[in-house]
Amino acid sequence: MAKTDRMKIGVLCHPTYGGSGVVASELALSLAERGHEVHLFSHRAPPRLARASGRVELHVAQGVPYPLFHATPHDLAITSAVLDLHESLGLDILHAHYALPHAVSALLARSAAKGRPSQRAPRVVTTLHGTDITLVGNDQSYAPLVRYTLTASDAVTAVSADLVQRTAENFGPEAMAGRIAVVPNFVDLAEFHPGVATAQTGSPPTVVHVSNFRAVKRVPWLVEAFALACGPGSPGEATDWRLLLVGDGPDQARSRRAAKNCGVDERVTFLGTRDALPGLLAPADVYALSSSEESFGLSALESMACGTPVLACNVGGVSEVVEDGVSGWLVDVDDPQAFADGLSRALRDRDRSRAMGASARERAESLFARDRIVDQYENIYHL
Ligand code: GMT
Repeated sequence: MAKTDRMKIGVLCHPTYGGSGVVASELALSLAERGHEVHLFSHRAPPRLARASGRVELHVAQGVPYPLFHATPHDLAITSAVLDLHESLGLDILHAHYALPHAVSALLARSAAKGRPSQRAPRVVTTLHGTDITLVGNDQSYAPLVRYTLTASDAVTAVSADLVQRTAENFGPEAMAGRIAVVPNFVDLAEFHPGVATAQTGSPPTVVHVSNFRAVKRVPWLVEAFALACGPGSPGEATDWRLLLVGDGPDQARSRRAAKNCGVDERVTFLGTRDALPGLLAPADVYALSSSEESFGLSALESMACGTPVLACNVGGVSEVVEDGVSGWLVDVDDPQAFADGLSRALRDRDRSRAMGASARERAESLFARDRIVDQYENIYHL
């Protein structure tokens, strides 16, 4: 197929508020803008796609509940929907985001399509996002199937070099076949930009964090580190520093309790889930990424694009995104005092933080611009 040909592309993803759901939605929208026919399959509408006007056809496949099923198998419903569309349209590519269950669904659809000689079967591209390799996918209950998706996909990508390395460690060289390409996360630099910060000038020094409040994000840990920086009896007690928490999820109640127990509840605001992220990220002095695992850290990149430097725990692929001492600061994952000191430094010296924010924006522009990364995916589709 020539590079200029219009392809029919099926994208399979989780409908997450952040992470892989955003990457898959933004990629689908960009491919549609480039003239490809794009169909996105999920068991709910991914929020980033739902709020966009781009010409991506959304297929919500949930399946029907049945008394014999412990849980409704939406992965089978997605496979069925993909197969149905392939039979009527002839899809060229199935791009599965997150090995479980989407790579399995895509491979099953490809295998079923191979049984029909009248049509060419679609090629399967699998993108590994993180915990599909480092946590859940590495559990023995799923590992053999994840290993199969690595070898059976026509192409595999991972969002950081660290994730490629972790894949080799967890699944062995035979699962790698020497062909996992690093294709990092990307950001729309026109949407995420520093300009939106001006309205907030004169506001108190602020730390911002956005996540789904899963355990791996360690939001209660972040609240405790913030309290070490400016809670009762701390060096920053007399300051007006603030912590803005955006998003929702299992650890929200624990995080609220931590704020109360540490005496910083007046300083911490829980905004809940929001779509207008640039307007929340750009005015902040520092973005806090407290995760214990992070294959890339898309929210950190979106902050950097907004001109906000990042203080992060140095785990996974984070150092491929944030350059320590240039676009932010990296500290040891087990050192809450070092994290608290990092927050204090960023909030006290706002001029320095602004300068680092400018470097962060430059890094986002030079390495992680949307078109550059969408080109990489398009090239992989053509291989
Ligand atoms: O792997 C996950 O935990 C889920 C995934 C998601 O869907 O939110 O997040 C991962 O994918 C993002 C997009 O590629 C990366 O930016 C995140 O770093 C990664 N999360 C983790 O590794 C914890």
